[in-house]
Amino acid sequence: MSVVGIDVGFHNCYIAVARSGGIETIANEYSDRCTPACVSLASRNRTIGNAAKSQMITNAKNTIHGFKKFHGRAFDDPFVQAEKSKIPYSLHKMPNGSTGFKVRYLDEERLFTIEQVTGICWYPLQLTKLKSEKLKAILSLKKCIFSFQVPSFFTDAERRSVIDASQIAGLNCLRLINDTTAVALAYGIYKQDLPTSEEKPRNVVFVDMGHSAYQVSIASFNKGKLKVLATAFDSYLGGRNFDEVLVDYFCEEFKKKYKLNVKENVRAMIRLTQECEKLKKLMSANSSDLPLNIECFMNDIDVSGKMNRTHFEELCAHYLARIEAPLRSVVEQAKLTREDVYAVEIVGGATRIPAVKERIAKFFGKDISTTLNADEAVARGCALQCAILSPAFKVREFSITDAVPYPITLKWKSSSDESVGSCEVFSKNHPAPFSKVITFHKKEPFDLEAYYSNPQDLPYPDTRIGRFGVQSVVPQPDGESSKVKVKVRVNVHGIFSVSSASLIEKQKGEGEEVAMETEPTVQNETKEEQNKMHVDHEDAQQKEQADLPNQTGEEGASPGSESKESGDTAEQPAGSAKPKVKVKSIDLPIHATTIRQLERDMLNSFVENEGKMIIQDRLEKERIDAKNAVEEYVYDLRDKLCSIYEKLVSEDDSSKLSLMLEDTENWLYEDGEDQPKQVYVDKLAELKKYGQPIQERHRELEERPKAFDELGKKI
Ligand code: ATP
Ligand code: K
Ligand code: MG
Repeated sequence: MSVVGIDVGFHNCYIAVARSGGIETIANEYSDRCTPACVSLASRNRTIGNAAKSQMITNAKNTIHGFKKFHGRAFDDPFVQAEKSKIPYSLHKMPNGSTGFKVRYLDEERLFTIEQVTGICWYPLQLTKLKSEKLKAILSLKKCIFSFQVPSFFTDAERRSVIDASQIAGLNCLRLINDTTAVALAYGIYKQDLPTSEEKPRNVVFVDMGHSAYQVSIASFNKGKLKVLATAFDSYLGGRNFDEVLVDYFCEEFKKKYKLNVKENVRAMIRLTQECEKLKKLMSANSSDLPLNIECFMNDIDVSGKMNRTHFEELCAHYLARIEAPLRSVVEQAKLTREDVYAVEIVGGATRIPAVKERIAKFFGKDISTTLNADEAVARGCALQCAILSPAFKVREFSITDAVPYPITLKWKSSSDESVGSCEVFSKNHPAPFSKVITFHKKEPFDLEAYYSNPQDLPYPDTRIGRFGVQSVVPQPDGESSKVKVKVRVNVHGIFSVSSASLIEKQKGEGEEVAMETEPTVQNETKEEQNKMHVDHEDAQQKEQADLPNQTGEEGASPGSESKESGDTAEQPAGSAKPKVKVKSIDLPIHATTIRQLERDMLNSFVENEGKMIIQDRLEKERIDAKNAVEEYVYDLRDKLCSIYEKLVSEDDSSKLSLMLEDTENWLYEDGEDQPKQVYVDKLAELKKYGQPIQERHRELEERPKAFDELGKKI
C-alpha cells in the first residue's frame, strides 16, 4: 500500500509519497515538483498541469485555473460573481445552485462541476504523468490511500465538495487535513526535543500565505501530540492580490503611455498577469528598479515599464495592513501572549515577499523560522497524516487534535408550541474530531437544522449547513414523549453531521419513570469543556465524547455527570441515587440534506464519465503516438538512406523512396495532420514495405562478419 498526500492549491499542486526512507515529493513529467493547478479541455482530449497552462492564452475559454475557491460555493455568491469578470472562462449556475463551468470539450458545449474539474486535475497528476516507472508502480491507483489538504477556513459544503472530487477521480480519501495543521504535523513529528506531557507545551504559530489565501494557526506541542489551539485567516489575501496591484498599475501606465485599453483584451490581460507575477517574484530578491517588457503586447505595440520594491510596497500598503489581524487573533483566542510563542514558522509562496515576512516578524518581535519547505510542507504533512492512519505504515505515534473553525448551532421546532429551540453544539476552536450526544423528548419525527452561528466569520454569506430529519419517532405506549438520543459530530474531515439517532424505549415494569427521565447529561472530561457544557435548552440535553480515529466507542460515560432541568418537557433533577434501568434503544433513520451537495446519482454518473474521458484521453494519446511514429520513421529512414543504407539501394530506388518520404512529410502537415489512428498505422505499414527489406539486407550484412567470427572461433 502507498500513502499519498496531495496539495491542490489555488495556483500550484504538490504530491508527496511516504516511502520507507521518509517523505518524498514527486516530480512531474517536466522533472518539476510543482505542477500548475490548471485543466485544459480541447476538441480531442484534456490536458493538465504545465501542458494545460501553456494553453492559457491559445485556448483561454476552455482552460480552467484558479478554481479551488469554487468548491461548495453558490453561483450567486458575491465572490463568484466578482470572479466572473477576472477569468477568461465561463461560469455557470448548476441545478443545485453551485458553481459550474461552461466549456467546449470534444467539439461540444459541455458543463463541468467543480468536483469534476478538481477530479480531472488529480487523476493524471498521480498516474499517467509520472516520469519514472517505479513511481507509477508505487502509485498504482488501487493500492493507494490519500490525504488531501483544505484551507482551515473551508466550510462543510466546501469540504464535501473536495471529497466528492476525490471520488470522481477514484481516489480513496482517508482524511482532509487543514493546511496549517498539515504544516504543524510536518514540523512536530521530527522534533526530538518536545516537552513531555507533564511539561508546559511548546506553542508554535504557523503561517501559510499562498496565492489566494492567508491562514494562521497556533498549535501546542508535547511529545507525541499536537493540538491546534486556534485558527484565523484572511481568506481573500494572497499572492494574487499582489499580482493584481501590479496589473492595475501597469494597465493605467499603458493607457497613459500607449493609449491601450488592456482590460478589454483577454489575451493581453493573461500575459500581463503572468509577467507581473514574475516581476513580483524578482522583487523579492532584488530591491532596485526592475523592468517589465512585453513584445507585441496589443495592436503590435511593444510595451515597457518599471517597478521597484519600495514603490510596490506603497501600492500594496492596504493589503500589507491586513497581515496583522489574524496574527493578533490567534494569540488572543489561545489566551496567550506573544512571549508564550516559541517559534513562528512560515510557508506558502507569498510569504517570500519581504514586506510580508517583515510584518509577521515585527508583530511577534522575533525572527521568523523557515525551517520547513515553503512549497512542499503542506503536501508532506498530508502524506505524514496518511501514513499515520495507514495500518501498513510504521510511523512515530503522533496524535493530532484540530480545532473547529466556526461555531455550529442546531435549531429545531418545539414539540409543544411553534417556538424554535436552538443550542450551540460546537464552539469556535472546539477540539475535532469530536462527538456529542443530545437528548430530546419528542412524540413525532423532527428536523434539526444546522447553521454556522456567526455569519460575519464565514467566507460566504450563507450560514446553512444542512437539515437532518430524525425519522420514525413515536410516542411511548402511554402517550408520553419518547427520549431520543441524537449524536452530532465533527468528523476527521472537519465536517459536521447528525450521525445517528436512537429512541430509548421504556421496558414494561422495569424501573421508574422518574429514573428514566433523569438520565444524566454526561460532561466532558476536561474542565474547559465543563464550562461550555450548559447547553440544555428546551428539550435538549447534550453529552460529549472525544471522537478520535481509533477510539470510536459509542457511549463511554465519563466522570462529572450532572443533569439539568430543561424547559417544557420538565426533566427531573438527578437524585443522588440513580437506579439502573433497563432500556431498549432503537436506531432511527436520519434523512440528511446538506447545502449544495452533489446528488448521489450525479456523482455516480460523473465517476462513469471520468472513466469515459480517461479512455478518450488514452485513445487520443495512441492516435498522437501513431502519428509521431510515422514522422519518426520518415526522418529515420531518410537519414539512413544517405548513410548506412547508401550502398544497399540503387540510386534510382533511393530517389524514388526519398520522394515518397518527402510526400509523407508534406502530408503530415496538410491532409494528414488530423487523421484517425488507423490511417497513421496504415501509412507506417506502407512505408515499412519499402524500408523493411533494406533494413533486412543491412542487418544480414552486419551479421555476416560476426557469423564468420563465430565460425572462426569454433574451428
Ligand atoms: P493557496 O494556498 O492560496 O491555495 P497555493 O498553495 O497554490 O495557493 P503557493 O504555491 O503556496 O500557493 O504560492 C503561490 C504564490 O506564491 C503565488 O502568488 C506566487 O506568485 C507566490 N510566490 C512564489 N514565489 C514567490 C517569491 N519568490 N516572491 C513572491 N511571491 C512568490
Ligand atoms: K500549494
Ligand atoms: Mg497552499
